[in-house]
Amino acid sequence: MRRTQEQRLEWWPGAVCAIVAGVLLVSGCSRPAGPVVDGSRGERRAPPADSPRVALVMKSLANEFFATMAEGAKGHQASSGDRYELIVNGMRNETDVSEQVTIIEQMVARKVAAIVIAPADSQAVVPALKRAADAGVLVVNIDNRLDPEICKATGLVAPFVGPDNRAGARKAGEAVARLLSAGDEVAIIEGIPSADNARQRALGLEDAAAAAGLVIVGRQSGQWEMEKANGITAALLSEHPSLKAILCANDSMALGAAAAVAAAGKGGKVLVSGFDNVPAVQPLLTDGRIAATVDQHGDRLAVEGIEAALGILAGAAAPLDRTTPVDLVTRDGAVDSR
Ligand code: ALL
Repeated sequence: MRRTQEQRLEWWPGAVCAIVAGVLLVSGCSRPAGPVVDGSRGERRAPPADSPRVALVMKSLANEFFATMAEGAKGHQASSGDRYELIVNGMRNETDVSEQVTIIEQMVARKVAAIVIAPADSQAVVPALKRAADAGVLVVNIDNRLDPEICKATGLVAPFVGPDNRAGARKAGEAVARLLSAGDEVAIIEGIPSADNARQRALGLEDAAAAAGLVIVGRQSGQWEMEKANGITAALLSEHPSLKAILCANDSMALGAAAAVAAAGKGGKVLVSGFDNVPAVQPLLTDGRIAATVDQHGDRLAVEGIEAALGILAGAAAPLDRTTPVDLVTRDGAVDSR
């Protein structure tokens, strides 16, 4: 059994696949011959032979952001009648790029018409995606932009549907800065540096700090992960006793940072911000343990990518890159959107 988490919105008697963390682990299941049921709604129907297969390829399903994205895609497919067949894939952790490459290869082998991908790494997956494109698979890039130079060099053409990460992170940084004073010390916990959105968010946080005259005294990668950010924050708090805020590039890391702040007895004295607006941060936003986050609407992001793919498959001209919304969320609710 391969180590790939995948949910396929099909079910047939006698071919039961195990449920893992709310998703089905069904690697190796082949296309059913009999009647199928939409797993999310329970409506029985047979798929038309010509409905295209679309593979959503995400990153870590341990991250609620991607669980939300998967739900959005499932809901869209369920309400789209027989327009397309959906295969949802995710990884086990944030850093195993080779697992995402394996998923891409599996999807090509299963003859999907399109791959809608949130790349774990902006460079490393490009060759696998080019091989997919060469095999006739349409590639649509969502969430984290593929490196344009490497795409150009390899000849991969993939429209990007996703947010302006720099602008989004700047909003969170500015919300924190409004609660601080010029000269205050802050630190940045970044995502995986080989991901374009990690780099863009770090730039956005720096923009906000510079504009408010905040002093960045620490900057490290938490690899998008809660535990790493927790350890980094604990060390930062002891190295920099006057630290006033930890600006994180996603909510997983903000949750880890907030826990470290509380453990150090600095709740209320050191502010924390994140990015994603996942369900787990809601109570922390309410009680102030997290001062701000950014909603990039993961559920809609997947749907926009799938719609772009379906449009191209139906013969529409390849759409241009499309920027999706990012909304600031604070204790007082969304205070800035576009
Ligand atoms: C990014 C997303 C999220 C997420 C991160 C972790 O691509 O945009 O903010 O938390 O992946 O993999």
